[in-house]
Amino acid sequence: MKIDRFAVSLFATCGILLSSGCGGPAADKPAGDKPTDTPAPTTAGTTANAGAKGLKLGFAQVGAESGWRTANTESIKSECEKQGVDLKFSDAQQKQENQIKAIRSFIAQGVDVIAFSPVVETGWAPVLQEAKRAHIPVIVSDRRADVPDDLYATFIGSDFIKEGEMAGEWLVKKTGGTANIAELTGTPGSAPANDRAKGFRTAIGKAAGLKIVFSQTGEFTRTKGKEVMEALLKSPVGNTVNVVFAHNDDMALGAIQAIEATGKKPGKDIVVLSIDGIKDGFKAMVDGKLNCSVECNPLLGPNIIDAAVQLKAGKTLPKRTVVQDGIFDQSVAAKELPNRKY
Ligand code: GZL
Repeated sequence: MKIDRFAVSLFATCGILLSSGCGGPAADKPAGDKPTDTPAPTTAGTTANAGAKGLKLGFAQVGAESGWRTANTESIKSECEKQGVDLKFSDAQQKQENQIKAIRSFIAQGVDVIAFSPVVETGWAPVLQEAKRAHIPVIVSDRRADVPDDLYATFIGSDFIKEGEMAGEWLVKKTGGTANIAELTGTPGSAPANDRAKGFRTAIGKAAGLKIVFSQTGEFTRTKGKEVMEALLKSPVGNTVNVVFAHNDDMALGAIQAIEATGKKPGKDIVVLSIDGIKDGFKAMVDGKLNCSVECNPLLGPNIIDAAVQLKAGKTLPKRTVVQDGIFDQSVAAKELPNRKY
């Protein structure tokens, strides 16, 4: 059964889609929170920009916590190399203070544009005020920052609420609306953790029999996801769990290891679903251990460079550009795996 791919379709008032090679018909309006966005031409995968060569871009990355993050970093670095962008890159090891230090360093270096993926939603206004005073435009990439619109030029990323809803809607169908769910949440305070939880709860709320009996952070890492699941399976609640919903594939893959160690069969005795759509997730679906993964496209490099070139040229961009996401389960995983780019 080929499951529909959802496309986060955005009407004129809601922003634009970025091509992720998902295709698929436009779906309903996303659960995004910026109804005032205006569209701009989709530029995903554009050929090299004339203005990119020599552009000084400072990028403050979250860290290297997951397969998704690795692919995101690779997309940014390879696109900068391809287009001759002078990239200053920092890995914050998932610490906000390191990202703030990196942004201050980019300001001191006088880069043309700053881009960053906020590890958490709050605490960014002071440093973004400094970038504004230095007349350096800021691109918020991947995760949302909770700041006033005048402190950043544009947001480029996915609709995490929609991703959570897609996962929940799939689970309602898979279980017929009855299950005890263990949730492995992402980094506390991060937009993907906040929004995926919110969207998932909205979707499963339609089925009274779907209960979240356990929720704890696995910090988006495989190691922590395994640790949390090992402890859960030793507890009385653990014996009642028949679904694991992980906010990313890496935590799901850690949980799968923990489930197997007890002799239970992940994907059969316990349904496992997650978000990201990384290759290892697809391989786990082909092996029957992961049941479903909602895609979250990390290949934002071309779009970040395109936005940086336009900002350096003084152009105004839409406040929010949303990446198209798909959803895949075991019925399509083997066919789709060769097409995966990350
Ligand atoms: C989502 C991204 C999340 C991924 C995780 O856009 O911020 O962070 O889902 C990653 O794998 O660690």
